[in-house]
Amino acid sequence: MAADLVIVANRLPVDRVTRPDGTIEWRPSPGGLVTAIEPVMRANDGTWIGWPGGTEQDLEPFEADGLHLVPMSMTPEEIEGHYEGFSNGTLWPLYHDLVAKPEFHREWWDSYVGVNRRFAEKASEVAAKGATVWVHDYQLQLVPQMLRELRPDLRIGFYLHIPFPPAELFQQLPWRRQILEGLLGADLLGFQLPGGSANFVRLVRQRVGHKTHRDLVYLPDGRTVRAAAFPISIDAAGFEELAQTPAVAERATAIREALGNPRKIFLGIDRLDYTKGIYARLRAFSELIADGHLDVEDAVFVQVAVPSREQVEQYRILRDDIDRLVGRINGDLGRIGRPVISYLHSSYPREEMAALYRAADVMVVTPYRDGMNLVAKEYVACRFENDGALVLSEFAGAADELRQAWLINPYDINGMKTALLEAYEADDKTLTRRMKAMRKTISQHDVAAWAASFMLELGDSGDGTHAAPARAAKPS
Ligand code: GDG
Repeated sequence: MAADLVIVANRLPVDRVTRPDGTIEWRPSPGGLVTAIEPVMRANDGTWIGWPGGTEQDLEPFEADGLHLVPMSMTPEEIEGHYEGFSNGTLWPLYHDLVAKPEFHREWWDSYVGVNRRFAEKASEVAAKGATVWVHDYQLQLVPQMLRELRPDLRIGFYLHIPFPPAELFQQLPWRRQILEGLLGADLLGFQLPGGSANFVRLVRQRVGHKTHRDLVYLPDGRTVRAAAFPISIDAAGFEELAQTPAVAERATAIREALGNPRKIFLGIDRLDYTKGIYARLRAFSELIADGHLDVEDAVFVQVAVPSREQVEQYRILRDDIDRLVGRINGDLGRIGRPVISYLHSSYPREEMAALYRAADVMVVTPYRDGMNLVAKEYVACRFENDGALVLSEFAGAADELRQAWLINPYDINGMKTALLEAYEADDKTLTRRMKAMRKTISQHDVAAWAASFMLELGDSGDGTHAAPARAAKPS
């Protein structure tokens, strides 16, 4: 059946689980993007196109939890060239301020083009006449243009979840023009922050030569493309509800006890990624212990590092570096039953995440560059008693909204130490004032509002020749 709304993303919103009897089951994966888009999908009977992970070929469309899903298969060569290569070895570091050195390989680019073409072809097959197609993220930047060529009747939106870099960095890319033109196939381009959309418009003017005015790009064929900021958010009410359940409360108490009931718990939760600044943050904390500003009887740092992109060389190196650092810190500064850092290289169910957020007194989020950072917002949503402190990098998109956090420069270890100590010592009145303000922001700008505003704007954009736009789901 042709769909009036099609979501195109690198991954499908489900995980493949093999039951004990060997049969396969698909379970919805609880990531932020699914939560955000699910209501819009349901309101429009939408279809989601994406890769389910793995290398299985000839996959058939299926339904999971009432969602229509169209799996895209990937060959081992495509995983290496498109996913691990061009997406995560070239674009990811380039778009994150060159925190690591991007590699440019022509065969990776060819693979990127090929996979983008297959996704575009699939979208053109499943989209109904005049349908809305919403393409997501840096792995699929060529899809908007390829899809428009196949299906000029469609209304096409694109959202970038990671930062869009300044021209000075972007123009290193040998295929910069193709990427800009690929994106310009959309009617509406969404970025996390106004800085990202401004970078894009400036590059289009300089590199492609199109006329622009503020957030609009005027194409020679008469089309207008809008590039604007739509800061993503979380299901704030859902997280708060989960944090308030007796099971999560009990688990939070058990976590504190297992850690020896220290006065304060510091917490970091990140994908194990070099953009997240895990190494410098652990160093800063360990120096506070070594300097005698904090004592291991009073404070512990829990770091959850979720395994990520383990086939990519730089991620393996990072893992070894952090393993070594944690070992050294605990070896030098820990006591029996009192490690300085409680390090967990694993992923956890949502309930455990909520229990950790509840147990933590100081949440530490210190990326060198981050599109938004949902962990920071999730922590705030879980602090329904208006307590707890957030230490947040200025270079996370979330810092634009969460102004009452202890904002830090992640490159400045001494500055980070000062902020960690201030957050540790802050009195209840200060904590309440700051947390209340941040909670207000999060509850007013939740993920349903984000998706609804993008869909509404997409409905209004384009040249007006489309059929009725897809319905936005009601904001909660
Ligand atoms: C990209 C951009 C942007 C993490 N560990 C577990 C788990 N998580 C969940 C968190 C959070 C999400 O994953 C991570 O989101 P972040 O925003 O922190 O970071 P990225 O993965 O880098 O996401 C980022 C985001 O896209 C959205 O646009 O904010 O800037 O880089 O929701 O809770 N969830 C579960 N178990 C875990 O172990 N269940």
